[in-house]
Parts: sequence; C-alpha cells; structure tokens
Amino acid sequence: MTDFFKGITAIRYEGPDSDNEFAFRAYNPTEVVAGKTMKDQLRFAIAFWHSFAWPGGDPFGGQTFDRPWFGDSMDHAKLKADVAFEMFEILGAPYFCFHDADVRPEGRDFRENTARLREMTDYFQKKMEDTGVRLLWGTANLFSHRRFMAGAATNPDPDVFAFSAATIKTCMDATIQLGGENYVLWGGREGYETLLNTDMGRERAQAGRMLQMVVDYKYKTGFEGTILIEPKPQEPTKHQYDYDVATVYGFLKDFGLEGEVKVNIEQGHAILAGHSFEHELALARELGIFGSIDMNKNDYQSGWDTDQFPTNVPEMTLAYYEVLHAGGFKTGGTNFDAKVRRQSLDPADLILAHVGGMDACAAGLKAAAKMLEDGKLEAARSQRYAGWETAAGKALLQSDLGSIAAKVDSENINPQPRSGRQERLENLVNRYI
Ligand code: XUL
Ligand code: CO
Repeated sequence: MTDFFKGITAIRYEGPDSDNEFAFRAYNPTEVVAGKTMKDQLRFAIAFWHSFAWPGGDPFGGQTFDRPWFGDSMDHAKLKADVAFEMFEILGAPYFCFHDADVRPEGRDFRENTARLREMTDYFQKKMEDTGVRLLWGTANLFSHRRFMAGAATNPDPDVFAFSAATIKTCMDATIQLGGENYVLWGGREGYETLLNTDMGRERAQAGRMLQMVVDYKYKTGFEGTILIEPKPQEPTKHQYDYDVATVYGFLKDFGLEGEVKVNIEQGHAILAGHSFEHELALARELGIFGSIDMNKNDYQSGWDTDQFPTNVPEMTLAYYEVLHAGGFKTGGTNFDAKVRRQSLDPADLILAHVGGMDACAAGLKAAAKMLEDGKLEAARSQRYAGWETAAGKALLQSDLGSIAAKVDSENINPQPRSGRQERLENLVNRYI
C-alpha cells in the first residue's frame, strides 16, 4: 500500500439521502436497471492518462500537481501503477484504459520503449490478477512525442509510418496480454494544418492502409476485442480526418472496413464537432458502428477540449437513453476520459471527481431506463411517422417521380402541417429525471 490516498476508504452506495461526501448516491453497482446490474450496464473505466500522467499544465503554465510518481524511472512508473490500482479499488471501478506513454517512461528508441512496455504489462497483469480490475481498452500514444508532429499513419515521412505501425503492434500485444476488451485508435495528429504542404489523398490512403493492418493483426493474433476509432474534429490539428461519426463512417466505407471497426464516441469531441452527444450516439447506432463511450463534458463557452467530469444528469439521461436504445454496451463501456481542474490538487479531488461522475452517469442511466420502459417517448415518435406504416406510405418508397406526380394530382394530395411537439417532449423527459 502507498500512502497517497491515506485515510480514504472504499466508496460505498449510501443512497440519495446520505450526507457523506465519500459515498455514492445513485451508483449502486448491484442494483438491476434495464435488465442488468448497474455495474454491467455502465462498465466504468478510469483513464490512466488524465488521472495519473497529466501534470496539470495549460497553455499559460506548466505542472501544478506534485505527485510522488512524477519522474522518468521504472520505479516511478511502478509507483504510479500502484497508486492507480489503489484508486480503482477505492472506487470499485471494474475497468481502466491506458496509452503506452502513460504507463512507461519514454525510452531512447523503439526497442527501449518496447522493453519498458513489456515490463509494465507484466506488472499490470499481476495487479489485475490480484484485484480483479480489467482492461476496457489499450491504445498507442502517437501524438505527444515530437516525431509525431506531422501525424503518425498520415506522416509525409515513411519512417514515422513504420515507427507508428511498430508501436501499434506492441500496444495491441499488451492489450491482448491483459485481456483488453477493445483496442482504440484516436486520430491524434492525423489531420493537417495547411493544405499548402499537404497531399490529402495520399494521407487518407495511408491512414486507410494502417487501419487495414490493425484489422489484419487482430485476425492474425486471434484478438477477440473490438477495434474502435475515436472521432474528434479539431485539436490538435485544424482539419482532422476523423472529424465525427459521419466522417469516420465515410472513411470506413471508403476502405471497406465498416464491418470491422466501430466507434468510441467522446462527449467533448461531439460538442467540438457542433453536435450533441446523443446525435453522435444515435447516428452510430443507426450505422451499426456504436462501440463505446469516453465520458466527460466540455465547457460550452471555451471552445476547446476541457475534458471535465460529467455532472449534468439531464445530458446523461439522453446519452444513456441512446446507449440502451443501441442494446447497451457489448465490449464497450463508460471511460472517464476526464481530468480534474489544475487547481484540484488533493488526492481527495481525484476520488470525488470520479464519485460525482459515476453518480451522474448512474442517475442518467436510471432516468433513461424509466423513459424507455414507460415507452411514451417512443410512442410519440412512432405516432409522428405513422403515415409511413400505412400501405400507401410504404408503396410511395417503391414508386417513381412520374407516378407520384400523377397520384398527387389525381387524389389532390394537399399536406397539412402538424406540430412537432418539441416542448411537450422536453417536458416529458424532465419528468423522468
Ligand atoms: C483526446 C482523447 C484521447 C483518446 C485516447 O482528446 O480523447 O485521450 O481518448 O487517445
Ligand atoms: Co477520448
């Protein structure tokens, strides 16, 4: 045991009336909601990078956190892992997620990076066996080091493509060794700053080829998890090739991979793309590529990726409504890709940020389940489209412009506008929260 979280004991469910800051009010892991326990519905995961690797910097200042594991040695990396697993246990979090660069110090070259990642993977494996905590997904950090400044797969330099492919292989190997349920590819710097120096067609083709290699390696190794792409519109590059769910689907179709790869949708990225989170979730469901979620919220005024913990229950309700609507998570889950603010220095801040996030998600899930079970929202939606269920409505889609014109003329079809009832539906949703 380290003494980082000294005095903080395991967080338990105490119900909505509890006055204890260190207790869950909504998240009751064993309570059944929509046919499964909340633990199995929500499948919470802790993001290693934000909670343990991020130093607290912003564009105007550097490190604010003073963590005993900040340093470049393998001993520091192991202390970081020790503290992380202590936090997973305090929170009762069933999963975690990591990038290679979060868990091992940067080496001199690929060989040293790989040796260090292997050593840390073995260290993690032992901890996972001891605690029962599992890996939701692994991924490669192909964006922080300066070698990736012009992209990884989309880099103009083939050596960077090679280094990236080799690194992805090692991260997939680590994910497989740890029984990971998914492997994630977030585009990082796969995009461009200016067309003046960019061959967009070539870069997209390189990214498509890299993705095909990832899928091939999945089959070669027998990895049973899901390959996920995480869309994001800007930040770091001005034009990202994986802008949003629709763009990723077009990309997958282009390279024939729409049956092989799904999406990990992040709330903050949806907002940056000018969408609501539920729009992205619903579209992924309709396209058959819904996989997993990164759960945070973005500030609605500041316009960059602030990665804050979710606290807004009405937003969570609409999000988990879409998750339930999609049939719930299969290999996916709820990964807190969220960081405490740079002034939140205390170990307790780290714990309580997650407690609040888990409670907000749980409250949203419960409201969403009530809404789905009650069926009023779906009934209203069905009623709005009822005309398409009639024989005439169905026949229309099999017809052609000439026949339709003749029919509209002969039957004097003269549509009368009907209310969309938006406010009534918004009022209805609030009744479940
Ligand atoms: C970046 C982001 C990443 C991915 C994993 O905005 O969300 O942390 O989730 O690389
Ligand atoms: Co993310």
